[in-house]
This record gives sequence, structure tokens and C-alpha cells, in this order.
Amino acid sequence: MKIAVLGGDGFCGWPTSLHLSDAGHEVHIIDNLSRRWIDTELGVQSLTPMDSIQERCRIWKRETGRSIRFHLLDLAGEYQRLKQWLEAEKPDAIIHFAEQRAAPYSMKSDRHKVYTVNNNVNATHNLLTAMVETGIDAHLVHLGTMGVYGYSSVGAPIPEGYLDVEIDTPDGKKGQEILYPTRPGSVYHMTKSLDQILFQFYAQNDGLRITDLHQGIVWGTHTDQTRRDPQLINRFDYDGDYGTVLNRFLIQAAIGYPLTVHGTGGQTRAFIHIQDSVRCIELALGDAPAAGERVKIFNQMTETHRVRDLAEMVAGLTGAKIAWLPNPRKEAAENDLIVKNDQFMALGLNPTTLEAGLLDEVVEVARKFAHRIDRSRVPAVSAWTRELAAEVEADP
Ligand code: NAD
Ligand code: USQ
Repeated sequence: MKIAVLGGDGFCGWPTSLHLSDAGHEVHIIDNLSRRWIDTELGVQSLTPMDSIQERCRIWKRETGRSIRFHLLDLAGEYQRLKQWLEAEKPDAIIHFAEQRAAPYSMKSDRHKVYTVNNNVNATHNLLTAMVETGIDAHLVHLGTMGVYGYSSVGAPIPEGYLDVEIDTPDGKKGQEILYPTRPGSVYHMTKSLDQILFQFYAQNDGLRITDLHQGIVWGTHTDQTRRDPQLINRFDYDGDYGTVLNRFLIQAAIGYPLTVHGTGGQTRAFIHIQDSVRCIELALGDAPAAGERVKIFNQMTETHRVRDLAEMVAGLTGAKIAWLPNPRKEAAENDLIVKNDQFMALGLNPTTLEAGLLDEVVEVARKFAHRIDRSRVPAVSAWTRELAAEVEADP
């Protein structure tokens, strides 16, 4: 297949591009490199040294003989160029990673809220309308988030996107299938909830074939392909805005920084290893909905964990201390989470589960590049409200 990977320079997009290229597909990366600019804005850098995207593609070609082409294009701001590109290249599939994906970054200030909404909603809508206008018949696979559900399973497992409800009508009860109600916990997660409505409309109105992957928190760094050469290494975020919880605990342990647990650490979240994430995308590509079918929604996660249990596991493994900090986020102190992921299991996913050996691997990466860590960038300082900001400032 000819596959466009939008956001292919990012943490999930790069290993996915390599995985699909390795499997023999013709891969085109489209990215505006905004994530690299945000590193500059925040004064942070990936833990792992990242080459330019052009250099990464050159090394991949040298290692494998396979080409990955890179196109510098802003999905949210260059609609005409996007349309021309789709018309000229007519990809068979499009994988859409190209959004601002950090919840804390989206809550930093009003400017960051506006940027996140403009970037994410316009990127998704521009893509959908350009697909309709050009008439290309590509399968769109979007990376969404478990966060659209709001992390509470009210005792019953969260289904894969849809809920059957019964509505009282004058003629008695009628059954209806609805999108599972969204309950986003940040402006970033809110944009993913809006994306869902855009997908529903374009699938129903124009027959676009769309798969939305509600992904949990991705951890780890290596995949089979990124291991092939030091210059193919994946990016690894550790800072207070972009670093995700388990990856942050692992680098904190590696540099002797107390593990930054927010509040009681009572939040339960869904997780998936980066190797499984790229595999799921490949499985979803092979299971496209037909034109006119509803949006196919998968829960892309393999296990759930409570944040304090993760901290205790990492502390037990490495001897790290735990710091119990005021929570900068407006979120429940404790939640339970049970999630269905039957569809990927039925397609043959064999999950990589969290175990000491794998955690060790990330700690090794962290130790190797520890000299690149700026400890002052580890604390999470973006707060959800002014009141929470004052609490975090009083006890950073
Ligand atoms: P990332 O920030 O590392 O990568 C996103 C890429 O998209 C970057 O290279 C960025 O430059 C590009 N991009 C952003 N806006 C763009 C635009 N307007 N035009 C062109 N390119 C643009 O993020 P990631 O961790 O790789 O996440 C990828 C996707 O997966 C996101 O949509 C995110 O919501 C979703 N996701 C990520 C995780 C995770 O734990 N990392 C978990 C669940 C879902
Ligand atoms: N947390 C800590 N300490 C930290 C960092 C986080 O206790 O140092 C807590 C947070 O308060 C939160 C939980 O850990 O309760 C998860 O935080 P996170 O930053 O790891 O994850 P989140 O903000 O939800 O976002 C990440 C990705 C996002 C993706 C989402 C999937 O950045 O792109 O959509 O995971 S999910 O969480 O399933 O919605």
C-alpha cells in the first residue's frame, strides 16, 4: 500500500513509519515539525538524541534499501497544499498522528489552549474535507485517546466506542446505539472528543472509511526497527509537559530524582507499549470498514495500572524514592478503570505486558543519556486552574 503517515516525525509516528516501511509499504511522512519547535519553546529536548527527519530517512535507506519520503506540510494551515498532495499521490491509507498531544501543554495558558484547538481541530477537519473533495478512496486511521471516555468505568468495562441505550418514547422503549459519552479532562482531550464528531459526520455524509484508535498511555522507546541503528532511535520525552507518567518515572529513577506522584497517585490509566502500538496500527490497516459503515473504534490499550502502583513498582526495582506532590490537574483523586480491547485481541495482538525486564530496558536508555537531562525541566508546572497553580507553586 501507499501510506501517508501524518505526524510521522513524532514519538508514535516515527516507529510506525519504520514498521510499515519494513513490511514493504510505500511510506510518505507528512509533518510540519511543530513538535521540534515546541521543544525549543519549552527549552527541552528529547532524552534520546534525534537527528533531523531527512537524516533519519537517509539512515533507514542505507540500512534497508527502502525509501521513506518526507514532506514538510502544515495540515492545519496549508489546506490547498494538502489537497494538492492528496490529489497527486492518492494514498491507499492515511494514518493521522498530527496533533498537539500533551494535556499539560494544552492547559499552560489561554494561548496554548487556542493553539491546541486550532491546530488539532483544523488539522483533522482539513484532512477530512480534502479527502472528500479529491475523491480519493483512502482508509483513514486516526490516533485518538482513551481520555475521551473520562477514565471511569462505573463498574462495567468501557466498550469500544459505542454504547447501546434504551430511550423512552410514546410507543415504549426504543434501542439506539450512540457514541460513548465523552468526558474530556483537558483541552487536548477535548479536541479528541471533537474529532470523534467530525469522523461520525464524514463517514455518514460522504462514506469516508475511518478507524479511530482510542489509545492509552504509550510507554517504552524501542521497536524492532528503531534498534537497527543508533541514528534511528525514537524520541523520548521526560519533561513536565510532554513526558508521560511511566516513562517519566523510569528516567527519574535513573537520575536519582524522587518519583513525581500527583496527589495520592490514585488515578488508574490504560497503557500500551510502543511495540504493540505500531502492531495495532498495522492490524487496524488490514481491517478497514467499508464505505457507508459507521466509524470503526478500537480501544488500543493492553493493561490498566494505578499511578501509585507504578511508582511503587519502579521504586522497588530501582531503589528510587517517591515524592507525593500536589496534583496540578483537575482530576478525580481515585478512579477505577476496566476497558474492553476484544477487537485487537481477536485480530491476533499478543500484548507486551509491563514486567521488570522491559522496565530495565528503558532505565538502561535513560542511564545512557542521563547527561542530556535538565533536572529543572522535570517538575510538572502546568496547572489546570489558577487555584491549583497556587498550590503547586507553594509546594513545587
Ligand atoms: P508527538 O507530539 O511526538 O508527534 C506528533 C507529530 O505531529 C509531531 O511530529 C508534530 O510535529 C506533528 N504535527 C502536529 N501538528 C501538525 C500539523 N498541524 N501539521 C503537520 N504535522 C503536525 O506525539 P505522539 O506521542 O507521537 O502522539 C501521536 C498521536 O497519538 C497524537 O495524536 C496523540 O494524541 C496520540 N496518542 C499518543 C499517546 C502517547 O502516549 N504518546 C497516547 C495516546 C494517543
Ligand atoms: N502523573 C503523575 N506524575 C507525573 C505525570 C503524570 O502522577 O509525573 C499522573 C497524571 O496526574 C495523570 C496520569 O499520571 O493522572 C497520566 O498522565 P500522563 O501525562 O502520563 O497522561 P495523559 O496526560 O493522559 O496523556 C498521555 C498522552 C496523550 C494521550 C493520553 C492517553 O500525552 O497524548 O492521549 O496519554 S490516556 O491517558 O489514556 O487518555
